[in-house]
Amino acid sequence: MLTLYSDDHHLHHGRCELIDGELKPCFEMPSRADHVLQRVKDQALGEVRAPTDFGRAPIERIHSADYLAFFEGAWARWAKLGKDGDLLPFTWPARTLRGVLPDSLHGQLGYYSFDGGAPITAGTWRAAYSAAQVALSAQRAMADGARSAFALCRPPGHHAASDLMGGYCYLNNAAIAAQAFLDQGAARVAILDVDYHHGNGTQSIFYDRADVLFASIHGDPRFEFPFFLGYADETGAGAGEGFNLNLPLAAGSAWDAWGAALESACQRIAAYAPDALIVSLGVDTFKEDPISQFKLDSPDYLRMGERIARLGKPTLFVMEGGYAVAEIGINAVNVLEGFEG
Ligand code: SP5
Ligand code: ZN
Repeated sequence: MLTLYSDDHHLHHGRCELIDGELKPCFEMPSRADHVLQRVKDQALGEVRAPTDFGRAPIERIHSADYLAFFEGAWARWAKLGKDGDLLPFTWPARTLRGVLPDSLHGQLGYYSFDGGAPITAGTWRAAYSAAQVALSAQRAMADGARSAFALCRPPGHHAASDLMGGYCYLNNAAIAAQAFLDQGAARVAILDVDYHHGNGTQSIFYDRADVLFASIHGDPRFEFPFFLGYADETGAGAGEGFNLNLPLAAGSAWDAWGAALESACQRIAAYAPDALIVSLGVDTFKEDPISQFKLDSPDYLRMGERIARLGKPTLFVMEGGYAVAEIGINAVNVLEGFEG
């Protein structure tokens, strides 16, 4: 399988996040992608290729122009104020407040984010832009005939909505690739999100559309981040009614429950008959993941890949979460090896 990868992800290295009442080093760190790349090479998965730059237009198909302008320019505004620490939001337009766009940098940061988990550093825009190009380049390789491809994106993307960052995500790499398939002639694209966390950004982007089916298996938002989306009764709206499938699972879920949910998701995807499948590939479902509560073991990821392969669709894997850094490469590449059979 072809892997797309850019070293630019090293330009994004947030300092800390608030977790369990403490400021801890960011779990979403550069060594994550380094370990996955190393495993791709160790297992001789196939060619590793640098991305082509397709510019901003395909990103603007998903993200609003004002959000992109804010994100690209935020660090320079921060630096101009004489600051060099991570730029992090601390006030959001929650209930009883107004969704106005203030003038101040921090006011705007709150407007364009939904949590404090997406620090902007000097290199964050460049890293996220390159990750989007990695996804677009993998999509292009498939448009050119590849049956599958692996977009080794970092930072991840599935929590990012049209004009919101959060949950370690800035640009929604999977959504950008899905829209590229559609813009090049696909009639229907399915996104299967196997990250431990609900892909609230991806769901929101396609919620009222029938040309993208979103199916997600994740920790039940009643107990898990992102808490405010990802419930089973969210089935789509308007023309998109019936094209959103959430399969929330209890804390402690292992392969028996997870594999059964995957079977349901795959049956829905097969019935949808998509022209292409995108897998939002998070491996934070692993039993040793430091911030998650599922119990998948490394061999389970082989089975995951095998079941996805049985759909028989052109399949683009897009890297999302996974924070057990020592095992992230084994688990992510196991999915790809299971897929290849
Ligand atoms: C892409 C992705 O996987 N983003 C995940 C963002 C999760 N941020 C919130 C983490 C909260 C973890 N709380 C569990 C405490 C463990 N002791
Ligand atoms: Zn996750």
